[in-house]
Amino acid sequence: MNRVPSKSSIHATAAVAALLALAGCTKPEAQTTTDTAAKAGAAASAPAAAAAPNMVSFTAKEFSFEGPDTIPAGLTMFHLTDAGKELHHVQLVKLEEGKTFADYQTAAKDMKGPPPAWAVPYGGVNPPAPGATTTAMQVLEPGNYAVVCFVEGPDHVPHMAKGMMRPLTVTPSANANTTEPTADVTLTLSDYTFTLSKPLVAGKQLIKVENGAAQPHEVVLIQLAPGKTIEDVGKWVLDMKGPPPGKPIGGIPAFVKGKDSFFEADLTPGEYGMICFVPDAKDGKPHVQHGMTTQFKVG
Ligand SMILES: [Cu+2]
Repeated sequence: MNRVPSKSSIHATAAVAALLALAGCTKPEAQTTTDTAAKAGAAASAPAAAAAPNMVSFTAKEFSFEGPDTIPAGLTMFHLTDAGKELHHVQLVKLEEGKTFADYQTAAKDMKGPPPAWAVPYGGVNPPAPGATTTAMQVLEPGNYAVVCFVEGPDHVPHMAKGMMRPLTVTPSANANTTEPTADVTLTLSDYTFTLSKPLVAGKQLIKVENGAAQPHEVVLIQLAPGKTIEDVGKWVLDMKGPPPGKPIGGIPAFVKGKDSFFEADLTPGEYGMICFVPDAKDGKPHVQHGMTTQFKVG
């Protein structure tokens, strides 16, 4: 890997674009620094930092994940491949107050209401269509995590109840890259809306996703089938009968305020929607039932 002059000088958009262009999920052997980054890198006091995110891959199927048990802290790009038939996501849950995965398993057994306060929704990667891959990026702090799939099949049993969860330990890393990439667009989630800093366009763009609310939210990005609406998607998930009215193309699972994440959307012209299924903090209803959807056209 090339040395990068300083953390703050990383020309993150270019670096990220280059990384996203790499086929597969292998660790890049080299990264490109731009002239701008080199010129701006005079701040000699900053430690040399790795600009590239750590690449971490999970494969999901009915009803398990394949993936690492231990990864280093810092900027991390998660790749999720669905090798199954149903939809799956990687929901990270940060286990605070010294809690372990065993504690989480115990708590999950009869989790009817909201999760315990020490189990903090921490983003991850939202579903690709079966057979496809989605990615998302965040700066991960050291600690104990659970990797969980809350997606339900037609039987309305969350996959976690079928054993779809595993522990993930994030270890401290002396040269962790904690610099967030520079996004093209910011998406703010709140009770109960999606707000884009500017419209999404055809082609690739890096989206920063922020939560402006006290409770967790998520974004599932959907490429709508011809003539279908995001409301159709909200209705379809109730019984999952007939062909799906759209195709999931990623997004960020539930996360709390302050835990910003990033994902790339590579869009072709057409109709798209965003939807949130997180259960409401007050009444437990999925946020879609509070109107947390949006639909837009990409020209
Ligand atoms: Cu929500």
